[in-house]
Amino acid sequence: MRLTPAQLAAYDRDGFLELPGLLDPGEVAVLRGEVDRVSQLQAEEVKREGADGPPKIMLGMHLAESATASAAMQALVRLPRTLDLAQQVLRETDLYIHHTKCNLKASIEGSAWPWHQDYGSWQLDGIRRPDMTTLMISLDPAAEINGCLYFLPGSHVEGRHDAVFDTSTAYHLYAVPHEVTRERIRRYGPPVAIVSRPGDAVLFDCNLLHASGHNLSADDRWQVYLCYNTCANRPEAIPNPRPAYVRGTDWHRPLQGINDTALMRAAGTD
Ligand SMILES: O=C(O)CCC(=O)C(=O)O
Repeated sequence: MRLTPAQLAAYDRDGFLELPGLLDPGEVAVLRGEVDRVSQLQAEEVKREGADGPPKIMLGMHLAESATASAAMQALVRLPRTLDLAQQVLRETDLYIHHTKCNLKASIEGSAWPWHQDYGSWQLDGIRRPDMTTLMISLDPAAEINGCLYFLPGSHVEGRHDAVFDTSTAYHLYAVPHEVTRERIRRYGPPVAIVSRPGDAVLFDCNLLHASGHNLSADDRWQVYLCYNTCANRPEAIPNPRPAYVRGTDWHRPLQGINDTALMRAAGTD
């Protein structure tokens, strides 16, 4: 799928690009089935809301060797509609997956994500440059009441701000300090709510400030995130690296594109 010059310019300027209807309803149904299956597993790749709560984030589904492995997710990261997009915004052919995640944000129990830049954590994985992008795909309708994403358009241009380790929600991560966030919202705001339908997608830069709220609704809000890095930007060796399901190690095997129908074939429905 080719992006137009105007779409590329919008991504560079705003730090994100919305792509309505990227996946069709059949593909969304296959992925929903896989997310549902994996959410029943007890595995370290499945992080919950508290010790016994519903899953908040599920990692490693695109990996062949993971406890959470899913053939459909292995196909998803290589489709022309996903990989080609990442190659275009990163202006690089050889890419690998830093990680994938399915964020489930369960009805009532699904918790917020504080304002952060993904590169705040990924830089600490040993990755030297912010040559990274994420493709988020909605598997459910996302709205303000069920905790859709919020972006601060243009906030990526200043690069990474020193991050603080935030333990206020079930998934601990490096967040932007509150004072800095307030200042940037005043300067770049207002934040934009990424309201979406199942199958809609958005590409976003790893330095874009983003956050999301608690799910106050009666329905879950499932979203899939595919995080691409360039092979040339592979992480440096660091002491005590995070596990490979969150700090990918496949930089020596650039992703090869596959047929656009591969997701349905992987699911055995084609
Ligand atoms: O799924 C969400 O609501 C936010 C997730 C997020 O910001 C992240 O995974 O970095």
